[in-house]
Amino acid sequence: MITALAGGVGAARMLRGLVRVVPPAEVTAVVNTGDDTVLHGLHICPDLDSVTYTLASMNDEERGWGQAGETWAVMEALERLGGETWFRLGDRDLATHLYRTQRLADGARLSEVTGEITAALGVGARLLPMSDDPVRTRVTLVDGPEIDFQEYFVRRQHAVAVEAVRFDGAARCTPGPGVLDALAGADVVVICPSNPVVSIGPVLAVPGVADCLRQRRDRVVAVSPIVAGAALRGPADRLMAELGEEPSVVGVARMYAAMAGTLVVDESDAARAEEVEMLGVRCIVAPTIMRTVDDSARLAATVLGAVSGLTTTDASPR
Ligand code: FO1
Repeated sequence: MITALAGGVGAARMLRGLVRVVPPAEVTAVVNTGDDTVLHGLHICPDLDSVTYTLASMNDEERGWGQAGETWAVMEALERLGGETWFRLGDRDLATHLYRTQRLADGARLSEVTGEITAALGVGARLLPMSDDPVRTRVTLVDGPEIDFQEYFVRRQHAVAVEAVRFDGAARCTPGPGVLDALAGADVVVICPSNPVVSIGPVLAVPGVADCLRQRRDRVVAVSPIVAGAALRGPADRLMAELGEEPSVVGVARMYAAMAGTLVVDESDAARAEEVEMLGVRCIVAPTIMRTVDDSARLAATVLGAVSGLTTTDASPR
């Protein structure tokens, strides 16, 4: 059994590789819900949806979020009415939010609804929201107010300096059903190459998660989302620097050192492997950029191979 801690796009690409090298039913992803938001009365779970759409081969590769072949008639009609359209909800994507919102209003838990959506879309892996309770990532801008994560990420295009980040509700939330068992029982725990501050940070803030990883540190393999000092997409590098951490594989190793025994870094960071190891973290150097599904499968095989005694089935194109 493999359990992954997951944010959005980077995690989705890692997971599509993992389900190529082990049977999908043996893969569980514990997914960040700190990015979740309510807009137009709809409950939106961006990271759960990015992972779901990618594993269902429905994702828009280029945009990185939402569905392929999307149309925008609802957003255009809403714009004409003067409604809020800064957070773009595609026509097909809206069906997911409508379904989720209605089921939650019926009294279903987010974990149940996620199971229903993933089953309907043919996702073989198990996706677990980190918690069924609301946890909201809040961002304090330098000399500015504290704002909701999507206000920072989408409305302000993460082009503003950040002073602090907190995960509102995390300390008192209950881990989602199955989350701690999935971590405790996994042969390997993978920390996906997601933003360590705002994607993995909220998952680690769920009571019991970080403790569980600390206890199983030798089975935990992280993949650096920072390559040659920069994030492949999004604000991970800037957020790390703004919050006092070096935006590099060494900074990532420092953030995860207590929980991950191994860090996989990109070939372009080979020169820094020794510094990573000096933090007590085993460093594996490999190609980590996942442009194609084959890239994802190769990286997945490397990650799983990092923990001895585990064999994978197939990393070849299917
Ligand atoms: N990201 C954007 O940059 N602009 C958008 O308008 C946008 C809409 C959106 C709608 C649904 C959804 O599930 C995700 C969406 N995202 C959008 C992505 C999302 O804001 C971020 O990628 C994640 O929260 C960070 O992991």
